[in-house]
Amino acid sequence: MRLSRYFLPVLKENPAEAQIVSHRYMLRAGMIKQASAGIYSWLPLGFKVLRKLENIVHEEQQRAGHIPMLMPTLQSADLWRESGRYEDYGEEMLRITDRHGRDMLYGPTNEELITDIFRSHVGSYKELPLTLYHIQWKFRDEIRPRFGVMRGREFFMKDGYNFDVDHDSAIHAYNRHMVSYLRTYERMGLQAIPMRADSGPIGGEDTHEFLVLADTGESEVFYDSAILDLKMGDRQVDYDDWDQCRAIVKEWTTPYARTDETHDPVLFDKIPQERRKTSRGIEVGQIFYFGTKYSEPMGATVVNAEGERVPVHMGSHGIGVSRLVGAIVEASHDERGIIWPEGVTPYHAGIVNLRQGDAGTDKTCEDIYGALSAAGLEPLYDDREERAGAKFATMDLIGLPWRITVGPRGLKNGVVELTSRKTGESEELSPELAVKRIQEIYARP
Ligand code: P5A
Repeated sequence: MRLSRYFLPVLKENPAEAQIVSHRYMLRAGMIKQASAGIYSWLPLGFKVLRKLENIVHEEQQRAGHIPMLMPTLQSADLWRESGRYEDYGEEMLRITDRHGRDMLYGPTNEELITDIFRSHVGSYKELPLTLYHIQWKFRDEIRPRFGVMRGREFFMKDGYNFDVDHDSAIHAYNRHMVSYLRTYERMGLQAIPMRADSGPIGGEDTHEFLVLADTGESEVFYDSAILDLKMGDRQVDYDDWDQCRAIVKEWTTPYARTDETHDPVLFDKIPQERRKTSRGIEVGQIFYFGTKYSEPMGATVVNAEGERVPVHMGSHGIGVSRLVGAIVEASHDERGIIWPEGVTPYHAGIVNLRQGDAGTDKTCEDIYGALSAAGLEPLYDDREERAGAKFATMDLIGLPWRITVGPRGLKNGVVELTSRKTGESEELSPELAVKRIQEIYARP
């Protein structure tokens, strides 16, 4: 993409309404614009990051054997009356009446809708296990939407639903989700800690939230710092292997880690003092096992191997995809702007032409742009007639991990400059080598 042809409405001033850094930088970098309280338009740069996160979620879900689909945003109230949640859900549910006077709602979550799909089409244990998911907009009429996309009213969520014949296989589904979520967050450059939590309006007893540590997080968390040493890394996971998934879950759930809702001071005090940590955290996902909470009242049953008709065992699993964009910025920024992890960056590298209109710098920039594009990478070329300072400030603000700077002085010696956004370190090398280096960086697993 050439900046002269892009739409990147960066703001020079700090917007007064933004209280936390991610909200401030997302507005200033031209990623989002508020449409109304807690509702945002995703401008091209923000949309690109959102799509990258969505793709990672899709890839990791399908790696775990989960099946993508798409359900609507608007739902009929009747299904929610069947489960008993229509009244229970309270003011967070946006209720709508259509022209025929029918009660509708903008879905805050989809347990009822998916259970209805299941009961219409599945009747035997032979069709199980089954996990269906989608990534779709949700609406919760939060009393206090704030912090930009972190606590929105309209937000983008991956929600998945497992259907299993009995408790044990549903627990495997729970474990499988935990493992796949750990991989998903790691690919996004985040450390998200699973913590025992409270199930709220979704229900059930087994539930973990995934929290990214950040001072601006809305949850208070208590944990054993030993958990920070755990990594999924590049270990091979067989998602059908119950024992392997259980062992990984055990590894991550053995060190103490809880939100304030489930915190147990007695257990916490048993951790060696130097490892006992209290902090704030951003909830970027939550998984639930709730058994037959929805299947029983809604009559979602299967015939088991013994020939008995039994309610299906279910769980649901959510990732806050739009919230994650903000969470990544909270976890990765400095005083000049965002620092995107390589796995989620909207563009792989920025190209800064220090003297636009100079035949030599223009040609070298075009060559680098062409070579990176041909290698399947997406460069963002700042080809505007702007001062060098302004170009650097924009690149720093939008946070691409790598910048190639092309100026007449360097070109005299046949070199350009390759700079890491994270460390600020620069290296002079030939344009060809700079391209090769970027290719190598993104070829890493
Ligand atoms: C699990 C999937 C559920 O709704 N039903 C389907 C279950 N879980 S949850 O914890 O309530 O939400 C899942 C994740 O969505 C994100 N989230 C939000 N993001 C932005 N703004 C909001 N107002 C908001 N509410 C929830 C969180 O990341 C949460 O973990």
